[in-house]
Amino acid sequence: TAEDGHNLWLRYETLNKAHVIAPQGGKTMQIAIEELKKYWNGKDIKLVIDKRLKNDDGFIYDADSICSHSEIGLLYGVYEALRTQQLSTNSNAGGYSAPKYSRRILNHWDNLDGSIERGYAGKSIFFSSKLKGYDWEKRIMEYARANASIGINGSVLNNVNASPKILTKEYLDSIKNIADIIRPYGIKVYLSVNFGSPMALGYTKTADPLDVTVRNWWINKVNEIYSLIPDFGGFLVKANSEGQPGPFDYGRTHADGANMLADALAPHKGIVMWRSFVYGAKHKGEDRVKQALNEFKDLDGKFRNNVILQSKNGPLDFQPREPYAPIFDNMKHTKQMAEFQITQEYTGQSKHLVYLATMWKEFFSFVSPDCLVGIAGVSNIGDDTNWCGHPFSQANWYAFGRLAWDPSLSADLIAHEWIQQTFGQNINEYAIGDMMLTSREACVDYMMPLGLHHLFAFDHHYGPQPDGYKAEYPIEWCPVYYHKADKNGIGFDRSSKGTNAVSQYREPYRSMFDNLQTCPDEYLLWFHHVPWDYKLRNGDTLWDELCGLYYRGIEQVVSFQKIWQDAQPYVDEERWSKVNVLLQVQLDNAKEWRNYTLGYFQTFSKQPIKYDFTGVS
Ligand code: GCW
Repeated sequence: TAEDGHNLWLRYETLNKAHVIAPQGGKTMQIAIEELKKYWNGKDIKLVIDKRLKNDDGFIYDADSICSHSEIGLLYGVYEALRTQQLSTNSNAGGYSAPKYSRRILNHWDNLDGSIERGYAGKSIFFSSKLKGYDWEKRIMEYARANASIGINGSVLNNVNASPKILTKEYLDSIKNIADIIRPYGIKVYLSVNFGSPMALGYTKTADPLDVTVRNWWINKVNEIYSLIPDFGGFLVKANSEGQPGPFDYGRTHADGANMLADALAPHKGIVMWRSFVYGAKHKGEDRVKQALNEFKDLDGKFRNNVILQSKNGPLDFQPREPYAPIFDNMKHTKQMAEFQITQEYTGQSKHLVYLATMWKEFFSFVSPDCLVGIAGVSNIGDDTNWCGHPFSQANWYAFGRLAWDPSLSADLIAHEWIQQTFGQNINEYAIGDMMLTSREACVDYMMPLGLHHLFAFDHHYGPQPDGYKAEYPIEWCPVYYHKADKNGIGFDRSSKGTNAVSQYREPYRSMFDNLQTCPDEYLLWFHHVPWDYKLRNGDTLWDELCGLYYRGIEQVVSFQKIWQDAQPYVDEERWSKVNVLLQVQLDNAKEWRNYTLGYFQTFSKQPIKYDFTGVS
């Protein structure tokens, strides 16, 4: 049969041979039993509820039993057992496993009309009209199962640029349906809310968080939600950011706004995830990467206990490479979550093979997982048959879940787990693994090496537009603002002699980034404006190195094509061809990035491009 990638990494053979011994339980227990009965390749296996185990989601697993405090813990144990069964290195499996975070959440940027902001794999599975009745329910269930298999336990169903309508009775009823389908898989529903909702829907004259009518409206609305969805998770809020309403509109702070919602949710144990992705509001005009911390630092310690501040991994916006966001260093008395972007807005969308686990691990090498209480990933899922568009983009969904469960897992290990489960054990696994593990660096090289950032074309953020400038747009949307190329050099001076964004970092990074001699090459032009002839540590001039890296990125993609040719005998025709075609698109795009970007920078550097690699025109 044709292989469309719909089954993701869940490709167990139906065996129907296991005998499962389990206590009475609810729907989750039933799912756990069914999965084992169908797919477990052993004989007797026992599921045991043991209340002495403290972590709800954790489990102990050995050859003939799985033991947990809760039914969902058992289900996680079942998926661990089945995963192990699919892997070649299953001999030392077993032991205790519990998640690092209790909140492991997907953020869907799905709009109520079924479109998805920054989605590249079709329409929303939640709000699209294409799927109806049974097919729709089945799709939502498959979604929940895939998430449960990697430990994801929450879904924010709608876009952070939220329509107030999501809170109307009509939508809440359909949200309840979704919640009922995904609950047995341990997944809680959360919603993004528009801060101006009560006013926009015509119930109040203001959305001021200190106004009694507003506060009461939210209390009633939250009560209504919980009457439909008793285990509702809470709200995600983008306020006073990119045109969204927020507490500033009434002279109030982010804390006033977040706490108002938190108070309404607290009696039900709900939470508020309040985003720090703000710029162009209170600190308009300041270096954009400094604004989030400057807006939030005075509020440290002022948020309710059920508020979590959610920040992107980098201080700008999901670029192929950014230094970590220093807000994680500074908010010592505020609960924090990291927001990763699984959907590849700035990394080739669903056309480029870019495995993002290495980027997320890089973040964790600077920000200790211990600083966080949860983790969110902006989903790459749509109603395309293969869920994510690019067959390899499924690996990013998988990796996000695995890292949310255990951020100490290596990108390498996760890649190999995914490859074996997705393509079987005969494939040229090590070459494919290398391709995945080097793919993000390749993308950085052919798009924006050495700390360059936001050279993207306006609006869609796909291809290059380093010369981009539009007077009618905020300057922070214009690429020229970020690279600052001129006849002297290139880069954004954020050192202590420039905008002093380095001052937001903890030592040793503050000094390391501040000093041109010690600033790592990967972040050089993020923190410094550097002369074209500046000699880098490897002896090359900045200009030559820049050219070399664009070429290196292209060479990498050429090497991916070779690896994929070798994989042909081991992959079904449909998935193989799809990736094959996309790698050619990626190569063409990489060359376009080089030609356009170097061509443009050359008008400032006035130096020749010396590189001429064989096989790369
Ligand atoms: O990455 C940018 C995107 C916007 C997005 C915004 C955000 C949802 O270009 O599409 O809006 O960030 O994270 O709020």
